[in-house]
Amino acid sequence: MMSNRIYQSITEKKKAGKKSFAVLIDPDKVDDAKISELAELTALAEVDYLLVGGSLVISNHLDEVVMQIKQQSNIPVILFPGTSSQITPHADALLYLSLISGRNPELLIGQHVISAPAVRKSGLEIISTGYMVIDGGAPTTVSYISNATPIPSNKNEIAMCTAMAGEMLGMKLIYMDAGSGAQKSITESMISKVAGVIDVPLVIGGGIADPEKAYRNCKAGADLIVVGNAIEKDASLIMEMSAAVHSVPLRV
Ligand code: 1GP
Repeated sequence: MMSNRIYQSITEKKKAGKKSFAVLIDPDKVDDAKISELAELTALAEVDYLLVGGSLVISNHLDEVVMQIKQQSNIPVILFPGTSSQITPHADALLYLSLISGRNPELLIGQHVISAPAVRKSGLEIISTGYMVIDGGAPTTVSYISNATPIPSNKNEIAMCTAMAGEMLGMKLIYMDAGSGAQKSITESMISKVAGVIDVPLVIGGGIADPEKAYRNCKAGADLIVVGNAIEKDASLIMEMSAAVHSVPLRV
């Protein structure tokens, strides 16, 4: 039986009204020293999850990067693959992404069909994720690579209907992403509208550059905040970001 441990931890935190914080590690941008630094800082900051991936992973050392992280950290490692080749059995779970905001059949189902046997064989916990790219103000790697138009940042209704459809199709997470390094992160109004129409956990990422923004996104309805770029530039932000997310008062 496939484990359900990581997903359960996400939903249990959501049920308890607790917000979670994940650091996104791009395997192209880390070496051994960086991994050690990140392992130490994320443990101190009580980061909930480590996401590993990127829309364009050029280097070929995903296995080694994940093994290194696992050796040095007890925080669960979740793969966030840009393509179906970015899979390693050394992680704990895989966000099994279907790009439901786009109309590119390859990223909705095509790549999944091709990689299904390898994904199953990996033994990873699979978390079916409705992935929604929201316009972040500039074409990002994900929108270019995916050849799919992002949802306009002011079209809350489209985002709401897309998330609802994803949930009704059985997806266990909805991940709204403005793209790595987005100029404009997702608006709080879109986050709160989408959070209001789904029961599954809502993941928010893309261009979150300061702890206040992370805090406000959680207040608006995000359950899990993902930050990559800002932390690549300044690793000391891990502590402040994690503290901000964890300081959001419990919903009663
Ligand atoms: C990108 O949501 C992630 O897919 C994180 O974005 O790198 O801008 O934090 P940043």
